[in-house]
Amino acid sequence: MELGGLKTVAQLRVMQPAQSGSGQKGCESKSASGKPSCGSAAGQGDLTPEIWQKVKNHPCYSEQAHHHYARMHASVAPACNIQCNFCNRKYDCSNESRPGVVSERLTPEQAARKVLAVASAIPQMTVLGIAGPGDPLANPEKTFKTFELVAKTAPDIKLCLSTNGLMLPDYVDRIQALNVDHVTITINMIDPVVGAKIYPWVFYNHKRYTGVEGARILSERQLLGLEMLTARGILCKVNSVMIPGINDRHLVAVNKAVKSRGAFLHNIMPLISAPEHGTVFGISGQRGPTAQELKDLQDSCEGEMNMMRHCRQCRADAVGLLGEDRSAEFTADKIMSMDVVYDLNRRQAYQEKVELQREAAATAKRAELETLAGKQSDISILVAVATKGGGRINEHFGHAKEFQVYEVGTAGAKFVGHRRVDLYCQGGYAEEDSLETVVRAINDCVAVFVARIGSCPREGLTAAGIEPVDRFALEYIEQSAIAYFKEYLERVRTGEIQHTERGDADIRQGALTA
Ligand code: CLF
Ligand code: SF4
Repeated sequence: MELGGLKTVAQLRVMQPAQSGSGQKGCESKSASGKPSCGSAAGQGDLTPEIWQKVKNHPCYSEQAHHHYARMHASVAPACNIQCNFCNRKYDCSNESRPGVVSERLTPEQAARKVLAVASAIPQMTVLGIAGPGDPLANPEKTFKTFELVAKTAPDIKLCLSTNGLMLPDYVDRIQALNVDHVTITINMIDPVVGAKIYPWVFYNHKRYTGVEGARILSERQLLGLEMLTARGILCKVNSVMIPGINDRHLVAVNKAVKSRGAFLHNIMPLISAPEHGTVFGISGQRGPTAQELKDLQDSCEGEMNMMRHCRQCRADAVGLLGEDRSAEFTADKIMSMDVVYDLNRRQAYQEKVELQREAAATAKRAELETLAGKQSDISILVAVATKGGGRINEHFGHAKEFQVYEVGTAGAKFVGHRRVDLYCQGGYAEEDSLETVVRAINDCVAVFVARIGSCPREGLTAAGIEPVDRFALEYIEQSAIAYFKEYLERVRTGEIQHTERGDADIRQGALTA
């Protein structure tokens, strides 16, 4: 078969499961006991079983899942139908991708092959998202063709779409027919006057609309599309870019508006803006929010609708766990020469093991939390964690490209964000300058949990008032955070330390850019 004009060198073998009936989309994963994983303590909470099945192994829709499951993006959608002031068309869509990183454009056939290649190499890859580099619904044929091909050849992969929403009402039926269960709409405003400061124009019905008029059309279409999707039972996430001084206060009203229309999750992301991106905001010097500003806004919106705080603003051809980037292993050239073996049984067996690990982490967390029962305190602290995934403290300080941040109090430990940093250890040598950027990135944390750390960064962190902690190496994150918090409270009680509010922290811009 010829794919996109390239000769296939590889064998393409698609292995279906041994038992009939298990090739349907969605989760058939069961625990080792043979019981369905639904109802497990690994994060279902008060979700209905139907929704839990949709989110339990989607790394963006479930914070728990993002430690264990991976997603991939297929960059099949180059064109866009609006202009955002935080986007430079030379680069990827800032809604779902960091600017400054150019993606490889794929044909639907190449994308479908890439999905099989990734699914065979990364059995915990559960979701295919189409998120750019332009807008997927400004490229409907390429987008839907890709979904069609993948649904046929890799039926266990969840299909996910991210759009600016302008064309959404026109494609809701097609989205539903293709079993696209997860749709993200980027909604940065519901007031066109605010919108005019973000969107210089939109192109709709063969005409370009500018200013308030264009923003009004966009907003009406976004909210209509959201209502139509949720009425059909399609899970919707809303992404919003927080732009201080432009829409930061307004996003509370956006949150209410999307919640009332049935959105499942709201993801408020920091503006990524730097002059070198060549965007309107980058050139005008529009700043992004600080870590504290972002957290305060997310906290104020947290209510009946969950807030997503683990978004990595990933690129349109991202592959891997959120926060890691394996796209270079799966370029168009490389996938054509790979021996692709899509084995659904193997994938399911692997995912069953992942579910067991998840259960074990949840059980450990519950047990630790029980030891806090009866303790009352207004104190809560932030701790930073170096992790490679799996819910464990398993990364060396010097190798961490990001730190996950947890808030811990007597109610337990909660993931509240992540901070990108420059690598401290580069090519075997310590990069002393980067310690300063790490300190600024986690300056609001009282401690940093690591698998290992050298004496120099240990001293530097301690001098900055951040305690380096390696005694929980390889342990579960949340269990360890609660154990540490218990000790912290005790040290405060005995007067060994004094609890004070830490300062703010920087959100690093594009620090993962290769
Ligand atoms: Fe991709 Fe988006 Fe689907 Fe996730 S990303 S299309 S919902 S599979 Fe996830 Fe990446 Fe954040 Fe997007 S971390 S940018 S929210
Ligand atoms: Fe850029 Fe995405 Fe906005 Fe289109 S919707 S202008 S691709 S950020």
